[in-house]
Amino acid sequence: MKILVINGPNLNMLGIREPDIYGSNTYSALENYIKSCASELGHEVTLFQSNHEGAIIDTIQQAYKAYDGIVINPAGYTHTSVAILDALKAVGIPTVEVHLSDISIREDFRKHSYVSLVAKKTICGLGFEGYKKALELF
Ligand code: CA2
Repeated sequence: MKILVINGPNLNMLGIREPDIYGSNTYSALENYIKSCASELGHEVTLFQSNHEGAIIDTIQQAYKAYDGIVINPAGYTHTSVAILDALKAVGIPTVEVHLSDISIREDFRKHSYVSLVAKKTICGLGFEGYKKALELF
């Protein structure tokens, strides 16, 4: 299957700070991990990371009729972005939401996810392995 993996703001900073929450591996290590999982599973994967809400929305719109699935970690936009939720609803592509940390046991403001309203499944707290589980679901 053709899967688009989208990572939101600050995930490019992985490994630099807060290793207790997000682990000590870098974003580039995450990209390599996702590519290797996708290849094992026989998926064709495209990776996209942006710190900009509009760029994430543009990428979701461009995926229309071009991808079979989306794996998204919207990062901080998880808790704020009705616009990313609307874009995912608009394209109608099956979506799995991933979070490195377990957002259900952190600050109250992280407990609500707009993207969860459209995601087929939300995977939290498994670190990098969450992306593998998401790819396995497709
Ligand atoms: O647990 C996750 O994957 C999050 O989506 C990560 C976001 C956070 O805002 C969400 O609530 C949960 C943060 C992305 C990366 O943040 C960093 C902060 C410091 C150093 C490196 C990355």
